[in-house]
Amino acid sequence: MEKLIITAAISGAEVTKEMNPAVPYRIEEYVREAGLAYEAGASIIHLHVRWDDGTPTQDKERFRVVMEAIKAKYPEVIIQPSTGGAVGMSDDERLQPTELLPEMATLDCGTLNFGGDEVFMNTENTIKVFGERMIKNGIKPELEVFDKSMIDMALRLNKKGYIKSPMHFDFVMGVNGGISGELRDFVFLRGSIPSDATYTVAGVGRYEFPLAMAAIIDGGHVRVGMEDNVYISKGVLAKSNGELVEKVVRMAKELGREIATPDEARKILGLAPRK
Ligand code: KMH
Ligand code: ZN
Repeated sequence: MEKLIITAAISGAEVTKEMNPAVPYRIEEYVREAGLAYEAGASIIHLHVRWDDGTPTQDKERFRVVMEAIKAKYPEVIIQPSTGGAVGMSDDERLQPTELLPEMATLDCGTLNFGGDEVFMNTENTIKVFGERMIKNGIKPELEVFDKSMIDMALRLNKKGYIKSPMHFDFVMGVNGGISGELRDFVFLRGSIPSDATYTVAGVGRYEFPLAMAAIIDGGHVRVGMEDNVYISKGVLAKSNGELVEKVVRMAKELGREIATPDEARKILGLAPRK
């Protein structure tokens, strides 16, 4: 079985310091959380950035500063900026980090309810524009799918040339408005992607670790982090993103699955070797 790629989604756009004080807002906090996750075994950092007061932003310069600060200390790690940003941001706003030519970025493959009155908008045309931008800028998309229909959308746009093969999916499961985090739904998604595709699974809230276990057994990859879940166990806040990654590493070791370094993750995902 391939080595396990662990992605740490260290910040997100919705989770706040009130939910867990370890959620990073300031540059040094991003470096601390990315570093703890990397040292624990994460090879990819999925990144949303905020201003110092915690307001989410897709500002290109803020991304540049945060990414450079992380890279200065941890040059090997893969940084995967979000192009989802926060609910309500415009497409142009969301696309800004793609101008920094990261190795990877997320590409959200459909619209969904996001709790209350919130709608996370990703029309077919938006997905096409984002897909074209990533091809043009040599960025490998992580196809974020919150439901089965979004896999079907990605497959259609792959046929039309907006997304290249082999595709890499992220099953985000358990969002209020998306597919549940139940095992039968994981099996459904997992069975719906092409045989040459790779996937990672991001279980939201209480689904984080059960779905990590499923992916470890199945040969898939795992995303954990404060964006998806702030608890290390029921009712106990995680001290850091590193602690969440450590738990996945322990689970993988128990099951005999080795952990990929960032350079090994690059090979598995077909990214260019690090210069
Ligand atoms: N913050 C969500 C609205 C992504 O990173 O691409 C979207 C999101 C997806 O987190
Ligand atoms: Zn995200």
